[in-house]
Amino acid sequence: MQSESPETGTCLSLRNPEERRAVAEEAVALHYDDDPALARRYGPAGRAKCVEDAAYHLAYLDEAVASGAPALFLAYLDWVRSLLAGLGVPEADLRGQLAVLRRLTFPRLEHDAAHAADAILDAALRAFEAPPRLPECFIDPAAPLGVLAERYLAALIGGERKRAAELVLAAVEAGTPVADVYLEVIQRSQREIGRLWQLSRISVGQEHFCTAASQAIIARLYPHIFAAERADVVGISATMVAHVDAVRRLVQGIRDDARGRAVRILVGGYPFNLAGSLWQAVGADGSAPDARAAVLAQADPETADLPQRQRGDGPQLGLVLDHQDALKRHAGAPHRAAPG
Ligand code: B12
Repeated sequence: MQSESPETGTCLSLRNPEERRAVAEEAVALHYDDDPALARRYGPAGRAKCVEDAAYHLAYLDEAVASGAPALFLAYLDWVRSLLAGLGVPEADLRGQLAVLRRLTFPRLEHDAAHAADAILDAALRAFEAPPRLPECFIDPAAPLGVLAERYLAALIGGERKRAAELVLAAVEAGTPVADVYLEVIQRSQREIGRLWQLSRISVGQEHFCTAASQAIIARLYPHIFAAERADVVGISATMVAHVDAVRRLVQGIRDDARGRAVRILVGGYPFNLAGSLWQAVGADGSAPDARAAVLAQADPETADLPQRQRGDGPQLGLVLDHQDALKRHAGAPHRAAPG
């Protein structure tokens, strides 16, 4: 049963983007009143970005509370600290904004959510005492296919799309398994591109160019990939914490459809690796630490290395949905106005 907030008599729901937005506006107004230097530092356009950021913090906070996984918010905090540092935003401003959000949300959320959110924000504010944890480089020339990954990434960042395609296609034609090229070269390069953007080392334009090139190159690998006619297993991958609720609704949508009832659903990707039991919270049948392990779990449930996760025993992994396209189409995932 939901209890009401003692102060207002009604409960704030962070699940609702409009309510998040209203709290974000209020938080920025309060923060600017407390510290008049903010208006001079950021100007009107900067103020609008502060509101967007605050709404974004609330979306991640909501997901961490709803999933009972504070790690989701604390990992986000590391990310947002490094991103804003690269953009020249003083850390004290982010810290101040989170403190105001804590002040505003605690009295208005339903009792359990209020305490959960407060504990998460308390841990977040204390985390500022240490530097943020930064992601390490995803490319290791000593790893299998590491040199190819290094060359592929250099070609993309240098704007040489044709060269990048040739490198990958030559490797596949020479017998390198597509799965290895996908995981060790393309996936790693995409993650490294994200890291370089996060640390302000490449521009949004470069990131978009590299991603479009990788998508086109993946499409050229399709003829090499076996396509199953019927799915016994649906694999759903999320790249961002803000997409976990979309995954939850997608799982529910599949379950609600008579054709989807017998299908086994595996979920994975970054948020599921941050919080080990999150797959249960979204109603899936299991999870795997990466795409290869998910396929192995289906092919050979006895030998697949899936510690602490449920092993699958269906015969065929049929479909993988990823990042924003499929999830957004299905469930309207949040989108931030600033490109990235
Ligand atoms: C390309 C990209 C985009 C593109 C997406 C295009 C598209 N068609 O999807 C665009 C430019 C639109 C975009 C937008 C944004 N992005 Co973006 N994006 C990326 C980037 C650089 C690469 C994504 C990718 O291709 N990864 C490669 C794939 C192969 O790997 P993967 O995503 O991990 O997915 C695989 C695994 O999850 C695997 N898998 C693992 N385990 C399991 C288990 C099972 C069972 C299964 C089935 C699969 C599976 O399956 C997947 C497929 O192989 C990432 C960086 C990164 N680390 O991924 C940032 C990244 C995800 N983006 C980020 C951000 C912030 C954004 C924006 C908010 C930016 C903004 N200000 O607008 C928006 C949000 C958009 C939205 N609607 O939500 C951040 C997220 C940070 C965070 N803390 O969550 C990242 C991490 C970049 C960074 N380092 O800062 N993005």
